[in-house]
Amino acid sequence: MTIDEFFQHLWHDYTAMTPQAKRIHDALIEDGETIVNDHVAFRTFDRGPITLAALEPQLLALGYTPLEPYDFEAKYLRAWGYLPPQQDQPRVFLSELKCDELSLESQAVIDRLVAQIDPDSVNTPEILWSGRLWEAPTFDEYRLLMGESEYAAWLSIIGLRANHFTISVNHLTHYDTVEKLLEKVESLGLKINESGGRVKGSPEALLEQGSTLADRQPFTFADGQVEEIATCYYEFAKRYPKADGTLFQGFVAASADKIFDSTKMS
Ligand code: OOG
Ligand code: NI
Repeated sequence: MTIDEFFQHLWHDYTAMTPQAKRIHDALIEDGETIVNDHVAFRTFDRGPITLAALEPQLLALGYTPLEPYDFEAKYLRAWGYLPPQQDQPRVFLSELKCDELSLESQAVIDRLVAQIDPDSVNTPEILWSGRLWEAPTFDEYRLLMGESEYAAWLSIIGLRANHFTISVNHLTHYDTVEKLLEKVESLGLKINESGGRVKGSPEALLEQGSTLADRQPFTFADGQVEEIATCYYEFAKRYPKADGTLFQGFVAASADKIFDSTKMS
């Protein structure tokens, strides 16, 4: 599979869950913009066959190179950034939940979910847009996870897929700041993630980021209960040159910590 094919599948799956992304994308195309993706992100559990280490070979097979690790102690997460084989292809941010940090009850729920995954499915690129690889949890299980980790609860119902694409502000012509793009997004009637401020990071940090609040849709839990849940969101990023003149390629942990909140329900 080529990188272009990989991202076509990923985009198709993502926009089916995230109609706001298609709206924003199409509105910018109407403005005459060309959209370049700065990065996409995936979430996973550090349990069962879908750990970060087990998924990474799919990225390496596409030509990705590991850049550096990040740690989010308070959210019980660790992550890696990956660089694409060619410029103007999306970077990848892959995070995983440190399940040991949760209660034994929550760990048992997660273990029950990941035990349902066919280990062979992890050896194909499709694993990265396969969605929920287990039966829906009950609403009580979801609420148990939510009480300890919003990320765990989200992952238990959404599964493996791009949780956001990111528009590269550097490649736009009518919007030269993240804030201007956020205002355009709001003009479409969409909401912005204001956790940590509208624009996270700074020119000094070499990266500025903003994002929408995730779309919502009804979800049917195992016990038949239907509740509104958060799906996926869209991000906007502007990169600045380092002292050597080349563009900063990494992620900024303090900003990422707030971007995670884009799937929070309240
Ligand atoms: C990823 C949040 C971090 C970034 O660009 O720093 C991030 C997530 O929500 O899974 O996307
Ligand atoms: Ni991101």
